[in-house]
Amino acid sequence: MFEQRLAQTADLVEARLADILSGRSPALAGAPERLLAAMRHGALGGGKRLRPFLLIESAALFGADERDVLDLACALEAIHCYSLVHDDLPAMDDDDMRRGRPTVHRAYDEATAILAGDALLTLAFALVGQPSAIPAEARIALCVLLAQDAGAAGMAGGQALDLAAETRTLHEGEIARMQAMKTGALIAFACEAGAIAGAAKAADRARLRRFGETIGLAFQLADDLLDETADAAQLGKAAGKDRERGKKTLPSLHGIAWTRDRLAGLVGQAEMELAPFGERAETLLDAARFIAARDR
Ligand code: GRG
Repeated sequence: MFEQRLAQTADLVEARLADILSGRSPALAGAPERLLAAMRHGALGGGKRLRPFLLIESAALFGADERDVLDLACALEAIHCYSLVHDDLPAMDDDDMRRGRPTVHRAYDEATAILAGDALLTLAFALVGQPSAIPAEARIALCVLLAQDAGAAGMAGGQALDLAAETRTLHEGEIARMQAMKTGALIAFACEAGAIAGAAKAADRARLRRFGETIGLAFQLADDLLDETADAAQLGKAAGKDRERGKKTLPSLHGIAWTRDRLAGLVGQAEMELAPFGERAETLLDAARFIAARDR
């Protein structure tokens, strides 16, 4: 049931992103076709679309219609896709495959992949700022928050800390901080942005932020657990490489049983955070459980 709902949202996001990246949208009018094609390669045809799902469901908690927040959700996914395109580059993880297809720099070339990532990142801010059903003041707040969560104080900063871990073993607190920034910040943004778009009161917005941070931690922990339990060669993904490079993760430090306990604790914390919303929060809580138990 939950997975069906996630898949439905993924289809919706895929269709809207395809429309936007066709080049017909004002933000991309006149863009070079090869660059657009590389952007489409990086953004379409795969991905769970978990961040857009969290945003749409967080907004729905406050009565917002999914059609009114779809472009905002696509903006967030565009940033996520840019981060994957850049993360795959030779200067970073140097990956050949992503979502079962050649990475953008493999399918095109390195310079085009850098530009496609840049263009997906900048497109996101056009999508957030453009006139929409979301009031202008909220759109400004969303632009600022997105810049914080995607930038040096968020995802890009977390990636910088992760790169530093190539030459120095991080201690546990540093690993947690790096992960909260690298993967947690965009997930926390998804939930807080939904609350902003749904015109939630400040206390509820803060609650959604805390929920997002909690499931962001669970997301990363589940990802690391997958790497700890799966065959890295079979897995063929970035974190598998991390294991090859001897990078420490919380599951590698504490073991599988500790990690499963911690994941259950995080789900409990997420449930407590959303308890005031009662049954209305059930889909978001299903998402938290899905994230903690995920196998892909
Ligand atoms: C290059 C600025 C910059 C940042 C890169 C997110 C990231 C930062 C790197 C990705 C490396 C990685 C595989 C991290 C593990 C967690 C993660 C983000 C997995 C991919 O996200 P999913 O599972 O992927 O949501 P799909 O394909 O479903 O969208």
